[in-house]
Amino acid sequence: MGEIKNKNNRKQYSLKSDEKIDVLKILKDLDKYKPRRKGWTWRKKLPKGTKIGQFIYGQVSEDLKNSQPLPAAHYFGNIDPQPDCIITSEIASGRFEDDIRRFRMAAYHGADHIMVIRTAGQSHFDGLIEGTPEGVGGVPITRKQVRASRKALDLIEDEVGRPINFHSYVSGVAGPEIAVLFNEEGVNGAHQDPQYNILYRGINMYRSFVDAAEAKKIMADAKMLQIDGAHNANATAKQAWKVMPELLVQHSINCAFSIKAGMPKNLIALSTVPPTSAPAPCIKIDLPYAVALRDFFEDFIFRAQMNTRYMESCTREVTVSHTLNSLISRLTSAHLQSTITPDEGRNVPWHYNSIHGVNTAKQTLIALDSIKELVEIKNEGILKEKVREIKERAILFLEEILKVGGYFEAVEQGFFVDSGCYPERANDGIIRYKDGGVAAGTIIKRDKDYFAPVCCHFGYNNLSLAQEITGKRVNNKVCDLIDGCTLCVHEKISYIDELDEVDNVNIRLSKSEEYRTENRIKPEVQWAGDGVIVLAMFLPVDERTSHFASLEIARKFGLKETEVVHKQIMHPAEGTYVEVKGMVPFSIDLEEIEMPEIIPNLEPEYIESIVREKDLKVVAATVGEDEHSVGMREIIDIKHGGIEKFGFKCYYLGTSVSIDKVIDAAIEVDAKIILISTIITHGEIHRINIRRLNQLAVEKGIRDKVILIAGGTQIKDQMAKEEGLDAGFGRGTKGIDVASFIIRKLIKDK
Ligand code: Z98
Repeated sequence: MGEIKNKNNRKQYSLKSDEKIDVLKILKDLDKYKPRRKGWTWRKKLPKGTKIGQFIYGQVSEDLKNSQPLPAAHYFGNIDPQPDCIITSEIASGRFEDDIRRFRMAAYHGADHIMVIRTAGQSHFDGLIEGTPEGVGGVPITRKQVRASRKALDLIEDEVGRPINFHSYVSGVAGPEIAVLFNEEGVNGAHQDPQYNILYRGINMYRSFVDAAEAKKIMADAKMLQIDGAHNANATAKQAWKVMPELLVQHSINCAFSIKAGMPKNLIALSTVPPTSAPAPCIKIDLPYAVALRDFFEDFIFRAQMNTRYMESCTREVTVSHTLNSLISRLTSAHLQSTITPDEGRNVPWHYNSIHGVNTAKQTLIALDSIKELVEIKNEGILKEKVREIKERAILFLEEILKVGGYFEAVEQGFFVDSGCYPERANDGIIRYKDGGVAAGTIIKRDKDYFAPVCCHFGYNNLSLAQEITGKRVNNKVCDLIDGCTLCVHEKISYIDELDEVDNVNIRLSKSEEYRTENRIKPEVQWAGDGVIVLAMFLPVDERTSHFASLEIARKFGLKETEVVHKQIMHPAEGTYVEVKGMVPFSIDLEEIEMPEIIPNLEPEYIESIVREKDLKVVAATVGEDEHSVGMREIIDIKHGGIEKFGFKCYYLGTSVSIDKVIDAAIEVDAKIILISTIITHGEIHRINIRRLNQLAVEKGIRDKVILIAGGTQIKDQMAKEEGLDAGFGRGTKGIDVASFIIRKLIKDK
């Protein structure tokens, strides 16, 4: 296990990229764990013109120490350029011990903002809860969960070499309590918007704003980044693009209130979202909206959320939408690019889909590097008109709020989340009443002698009276009167481990122990050992039949708890594409798995240098009575990544070529390499031809001068060697595999 020494020369747990994170080590001594820092951290941008690999970039930040580049990176020297803006990964496994592993995977791919979704219903808890219960669609936020997550992220940021921001939500009736918890435990960012409480959680309006003032003040003290909740109107409205004017209004209410509560503009983020998706002509709508927003809220932070409103179960469709969303971010601006997993429209997000989401953002942002130097957003025509129109509608909206008597009255009249584009009204807005909602009537005016000995508190606090009574003076902070509060003196926090004897991490870990500590594995998408896999299939039947047929197929595979997660008509009569998830009822023992030795391929440049130096010639043919030409062409043709690209001179003799002809050709052109392909295996003909190749090479006296290789779907290396050849290559072979073998053999035999 990785270990580093801390200041006191004590060994500390550290992560190594080839070892799993050990949740038990994270949990050890958690009661004493103190966050390294408080507050939000941005990426370190690199200057315009920075060279990474062979390319010049204009919008990148410092490289990671350890990371997983995009799949195509191996063509470009495995570079993994990091975009200049923060990338968010939303994590929602429901179990914090599994969240932690997903944090690590996401960070390794380039996420540095880990947003932990809360369990359904947490907004309605009227206080903090403790321990580590399991959640639904997210984790219950507790001190132990937060502290363990922050501790894990501290280790992960050391592993990847970049600070990682930890984020969750300050909403609900216990908002201020959560804010204190987050401040104490070094949580770096949170959603906070009283309008969210009111509209979506049915919490009393006045209580929501009073709580928000306190929560925002506490968040500001910890220099946390705040994200607002405006995007929820888009995610909720019946016709989501019609709430664009309202979104601007919601942003402005939360921004203004946050400033009043003591937050600096550069920590107030607008949760922006492109409001539509194709088949709407979305860029024509989303781009003017994005421009209008940036015009209005110039000095604030932009958190670009991906569209969640129009997500169906097709992950391809979602990925395209999200790519277009990132295009908007690049054409306008984004300090944070949020990601939503492409499977959120079909199930609770899965590990690998979280990573796909992060990669969609990373890939698109890097692909669009410096786009604004290539194209310009037109400041005329339809864009200008639309921008102006959205702004005017928003201003009129605000004016009408004032006219009817203010925000609270407007909510009572159903102004918000109405899917008529203001000033039109569809009269389907959310209505909440001033004296209604959760926790109505719970606001208590502070008495004259009210005093709270904490350094960070919104509103009236009778410090002078407190000083008089205690006889102590406050030099710096109010909490000096009690020698520091928990925001300042971490040791004063009383840490509660677990309260529930059944629903806790220890019990869960003991159940999954064999999949974490032994050689047994199960596939998983969400939790260790959940056993879930997906079967993807095309069935030549209509949609409805495909549903039941696919479940039957999954059942025959032995899968349990099967469910169709995606169906897509290819043609109403010709067939349907279906994805079925299910649980495998078995695990496998890694010790029983046979893995062939890995012989890494040589570098292409090196292969080429040897081929050119030696002027290597290859004679190739499909032999016997065999007309299959594709396999051999794949190995040879430059177009298919074949060996020609390394400079081999290839003499391809065609199909159904006799072994005699192959040998004669090799002698004639002085080829050092003979490649034969043989697919047909009837009557062991492939073996016979392979044997004959060797025999004839011996008879003609060239065996020691040529490398003999056979290939084909049924060919095995061992079998080819048994028949006297130098190598055999089977299904899936690439040109570089063959080229690497040839060069190694030549160099060794020299
Ligand atoms: C996002 N995927 O924004 P509950 N406060 C605000 C919110 O927007 C949310 C919560 C609290 C989206 C997540 N937003 C949706 C302003 C949720 C969550 O009540 O615990 O679910 O609070 O990234």
